[in-house]
Amino acid sequence: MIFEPIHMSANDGDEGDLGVALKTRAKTKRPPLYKVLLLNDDYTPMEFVVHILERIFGMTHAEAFEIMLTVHKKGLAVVGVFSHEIAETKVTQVMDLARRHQHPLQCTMEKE
Ligand code: TYC
Repeated sequence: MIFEPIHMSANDGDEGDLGVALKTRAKTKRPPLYKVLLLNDDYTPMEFVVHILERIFGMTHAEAFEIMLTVHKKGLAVVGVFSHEIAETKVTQVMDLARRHQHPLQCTMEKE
């Protein structure tokens, strides 16, 4: 529990109240976020990666092409940041599609 002082206006009574009013609030925790990473390899066709980024990550063709090139040149890129459940679903969708097409494409997630 967090105790935060309330800033009080001048005391209206005739007694000098030297106390500090405190209110309590429940500590609200933001859920942790997870980066979804796409990894480069030598075999997955560029068009397939672009297709994945459009279909699974909702990117435009131009965005998808740019990110694909970043992965190709740098080895990997963050393709999105999501809650644990959404990140896990995206990783599974990418890995399933890649396996079905027999491409070695790798997609992982990591806590931000
Ligand atoms: N390097 C691959 C090629 O030259 C293209 C590629 C890009 C593969 C991004 C995976 O995540 C990737 N065909």
